[in-house]
Amino acid sequence: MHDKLTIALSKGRIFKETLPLLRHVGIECVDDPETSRKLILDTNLPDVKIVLLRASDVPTYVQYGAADFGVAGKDVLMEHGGEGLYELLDLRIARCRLMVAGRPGVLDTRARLRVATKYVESARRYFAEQGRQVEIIKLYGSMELAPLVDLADCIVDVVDTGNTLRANGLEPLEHMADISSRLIVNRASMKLKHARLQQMVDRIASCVNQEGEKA
Ligand code: PRT
Ligand code: MG
Repeated sequence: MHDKLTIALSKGRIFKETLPLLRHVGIECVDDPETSRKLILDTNLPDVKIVLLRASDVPTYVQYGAADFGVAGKDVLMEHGGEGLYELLDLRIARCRLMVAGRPGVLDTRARLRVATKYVESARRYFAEQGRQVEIIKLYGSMELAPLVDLADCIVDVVDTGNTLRANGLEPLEHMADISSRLIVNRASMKLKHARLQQMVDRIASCVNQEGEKA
């Protein structure tokens, strides 16, 4: 007999890069999220389900125990704050950098910079630590547009190749943090389903370490 387990993932790169790790612990997804419209996916194990969420909702589902564990970017966790959950592993997947970006030289143009971002908390903290006055403008997507239409002087966003910035005439200006995805576990689940979760975490950790040695 096994405890029921619910895993919270987001579609796209996190889902794709988490699948091999789950396979390593004997969990195979039987539904394909690219073709299925289901939000609760079945796995080969009758007691294990995967719920598909917006990336920024993953920590919330784990915090409240609607999912026992999940995978979320460090960028998302820094905004969420981490209440009610344990961040147990750096999975070293979906890697990118949190950056300040804009047109070259723009950071020196104004006493009070206008910063457009969905990373309000991280941006506020970063500029406060530097003692720089900013006005944060909250957006939900397409941050790159904001400087082009003079909504903001610069943006705070995650950058991978830099192609999106370049295509819009922007450049990475300041590096704020290296980002990767983390395995997060609900605090109560970690107590109540300890044996099974700990075994999975250990196996995923050894898989991540093997990959790290190869790279
Ligand atoms: O897309 P949606 O609005 O639903 O949410 P999301 O963008 O948060 O989710 P998703 O699935 O796109 O990203 C999930 C996680 O992947 C993020 O929380 C990051 O931790 C991580 N990650 C890694 C990235 C990127 N690389 C990335 N390149 N998240 C987003 N991007 C976007 C970036 O915002 C920008 O628009 O890709 C664009 C930049 O890419 P380059 O290669 O052009 O620099
Ligand atoms: Mg996205």
